[in-house]
Amino acid sequence: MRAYWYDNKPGDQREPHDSGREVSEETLAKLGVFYRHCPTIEQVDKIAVERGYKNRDQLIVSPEAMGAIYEDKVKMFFAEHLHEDEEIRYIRDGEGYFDVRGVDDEWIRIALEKDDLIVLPAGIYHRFTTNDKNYVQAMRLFQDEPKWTALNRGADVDANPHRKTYLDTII
Ligand code: KMT
Ligand code: NI
Repeated sequence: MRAYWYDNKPGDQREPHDSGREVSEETLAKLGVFYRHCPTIEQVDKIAVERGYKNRDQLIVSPEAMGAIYEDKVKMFFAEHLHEDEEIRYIRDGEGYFDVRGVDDEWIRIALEKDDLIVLPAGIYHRFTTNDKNYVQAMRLFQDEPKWTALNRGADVDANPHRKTYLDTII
């Protein structure tokens, strides 16, 4: 895992967009974003039990696995959105970027690789993309039934109670 401020320069979303300014794990924790390196599935199981996660699935994001819809999927994951539930993602193979909004609404890019696990709190605006290798295998963990409605950013979602609750936790 490596986190840094996104450079906001034009170019493909899959490029690193590395400003060279690092973001610490402590800064991420203040946003409610938790990172754990989990070389064994037992460590993931433990976190799942502690946080009451009952379900999981596994997803391969690549042109080989998805075929013609790959490019559309990658664009869809990159639309800024939030969820009304906490989100856990565990990278089983390959690499990917999760971008999250910092306190001043600037993008932080979190580069994840195999065995990296991330917890994103409910209500945080974020987006996801593969990198230039176009391959990631991710486990998605669900507290209850696998329902991952993405609410794309807009005035209505800014007013969502889960968004407001989240903002109260970081100020
Ligand atoms: C999300 O919520 O943005 C996603 O689940 C992206 C795919 S997980 C690699
Ligand atoms: Ni999401």
